[in-house]
Amino acid sequence: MNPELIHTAKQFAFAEKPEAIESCKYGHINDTYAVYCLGAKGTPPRYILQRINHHVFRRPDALMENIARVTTFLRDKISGRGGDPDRETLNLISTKTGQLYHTTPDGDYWRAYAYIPRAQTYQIVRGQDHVYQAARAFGRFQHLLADFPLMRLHDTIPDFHHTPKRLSAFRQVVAADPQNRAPTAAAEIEFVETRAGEVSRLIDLLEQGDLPLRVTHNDTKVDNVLIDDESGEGICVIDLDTVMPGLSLYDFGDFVRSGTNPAAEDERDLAKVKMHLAYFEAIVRGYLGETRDALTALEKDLLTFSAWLITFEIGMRFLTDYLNGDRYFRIHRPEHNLDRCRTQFKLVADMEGKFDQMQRIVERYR
Ligand code: GN1
Ligand code: MG
Repeated sequence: MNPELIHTAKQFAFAEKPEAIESCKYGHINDTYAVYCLGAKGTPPRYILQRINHHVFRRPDALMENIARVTTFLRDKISGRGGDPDRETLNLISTKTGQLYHTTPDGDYWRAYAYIPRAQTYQIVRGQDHVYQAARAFGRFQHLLADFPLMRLHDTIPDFHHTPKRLSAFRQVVAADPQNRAPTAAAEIEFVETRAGEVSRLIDLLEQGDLPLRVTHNDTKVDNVLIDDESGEGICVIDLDTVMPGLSLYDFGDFVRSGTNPAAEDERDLAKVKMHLAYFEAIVRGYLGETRDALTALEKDLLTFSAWLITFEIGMRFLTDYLNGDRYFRIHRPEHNLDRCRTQFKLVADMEGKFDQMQRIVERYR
């Protein structure tokens, strides 16, 4: 086993000695490992070890401060409600010197969490109940953090969901076309341009003071919720790197993006990719069940639009990265980012055809 990884693991105040470390292949940004202890074989991991991608997250110190504050706050809330804070929130493990993260001589940043056993995440939607439970978990997350002081959070990636700025970045890359890839993505580039007029709607409303800033997760993919093996409930929201002030609509929209697609985010057979209306309904029911009283009428009006916008935004980010030479999202094959873009745009187009039906569902549950 990799001695450097073991050495890194040893920097943390683990109660047990690391015996084996295994890479977890998911996630496009950080590197994640499961740490096994106590003879390892057949036992669940005890810890999660993660290298923070500091090219994406430029201030790991600020990011870790956010996570520490949010998880400490959640622990108190969950205990206060009679929940289990060891299962319902992530829990950081500090280093042996009491730091939130460990810095290596090469300038890498590492952190550790306690592993939550008897629960999993699923990359691909398993059915209506799965998305209902995961949507509830994100709704509850927002609800639990409703009185967390916004001022206590750093922007870990400024303008993360600022769609107009994402559009400008996209246009710059198209104009420069550094890899000469634009001709291979002509249809997708055109797809963006024909929709460019819609991208500033949420940001404009935020700037006019019509939509409230809240503590949001900002990366509410369906696989960022741990599902309890026994109860099937969404017990814990994970991947807290982008928890920062944002719009509730970013979280709802991003969840619909991943949670209504019965296929993989990088599925090449686009016939399998669609916005599944029954999943959408399950998500609306789950999410509004937790947030109905807190959301404003305008937020509810814009739920369907946000699903469209955030799916469009992330498709555009994949396309930008493809054109730019795959510098941001980790890829596992050539054109991986273009494939990802295509699934997102297929979803966008499908939502356009189903917009009225989606709105009627929202009306029913709001
Ligand atoms: C990235 O690393 P991962 O898979 O949790 C990205 C999200 C995208 C997502 C698309 C910090 O998240 O914004 O929606 O990929 N995270 C960052 O799958 O850019
Ligand atoms: Mg993430």
